Amino acid sequence: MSELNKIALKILSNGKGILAADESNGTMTKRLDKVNIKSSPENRLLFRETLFASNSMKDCIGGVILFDETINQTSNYGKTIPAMISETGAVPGIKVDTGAKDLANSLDEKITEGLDGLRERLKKYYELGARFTKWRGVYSIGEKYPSELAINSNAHALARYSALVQESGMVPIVEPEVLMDGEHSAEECLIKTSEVIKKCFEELIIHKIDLTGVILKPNMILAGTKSKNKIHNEEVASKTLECLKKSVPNEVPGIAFLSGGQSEVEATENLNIINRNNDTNFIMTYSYGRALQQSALKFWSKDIKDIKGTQNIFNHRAKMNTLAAQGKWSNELENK
Ligand code: 5MM
Repeated sequence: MSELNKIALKILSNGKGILAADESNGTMTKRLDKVNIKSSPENRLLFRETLFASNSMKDCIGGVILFDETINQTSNYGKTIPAMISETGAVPGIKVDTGAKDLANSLDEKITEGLDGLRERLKKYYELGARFTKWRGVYSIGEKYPSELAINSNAHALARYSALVQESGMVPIVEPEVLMDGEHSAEECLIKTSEVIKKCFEELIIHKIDLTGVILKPNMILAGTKSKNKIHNEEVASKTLECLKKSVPNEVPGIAFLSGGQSEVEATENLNIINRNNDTNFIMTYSYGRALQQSALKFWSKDIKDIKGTQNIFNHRAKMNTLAAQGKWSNELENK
């Protein structure tokens, strides 16, 4: 077993999942504005460290993805943030892309940037305690989209990123997110997502990536938010499994889904059905941002001093998702 494979399994095994707390300051400001909290470095730290100090970290969370600001912060508990996370048994991770920019010659689409100087930045993050990383490519579905240009260029960037990350002794999360926005059907989502993921692995293989030391972070297969033909949870699970079975090489140890705008319970329920029907070798778990944090953030914003209350809400979500990652979640447990 390679060192990278060991890290990946430590993050994903036993129903554990990933807390995606890597909102850039722009995104975090939008989230905080919505609940009328000032987006200052202190407040961003306060909310995040409240989650990192929760009881569920030990049993449910295998890894936390951080943003550059957070990995450099010292918590009010007196420890650096990576040290605080490591003490719970979870692995600290870091988002290393620098964001999605307009793609030249297809300006309605995006290319994720961040390769310049990446080797040097990775060295610094490793020293700070990170052992895995994240890079997100983002694709929209439209009549002509995602274009071949967007699919190929993002796959190429994800592969170059992965090579540098593995060289520095860390596990890359490869996140090609096909967005839910739009009128497209679930069938279109299945076709496009499969195409995108297949191309990513073609490039990873060209770039000699050790696939046993990679975590894939894909979207589930859903109809677009504006589609009139929504599909049932069972079909979300079967289509998602169909997509992954035909697009992901067997050597990959695990898949950690993004929630992508699904409600908290929807994201949990879909993950649960996927795991009940999981006939693959892949571990299937969660790497949720909004679907782990939304209710906790809402509660916290009403009284930022109510640490216990906020943690109770986060603990419940983390527990529900860890049950779902083992196919053991139920509505009854959800509402207990
Ligand atoms: C946590 O949110 C991340 C957003 O990053 P930016 O601020 O750079 O846009 C995002 O990449 C996230 O990790 C994934 O999309 C998963 O989050 P959701 O909310 O979709 O589960």
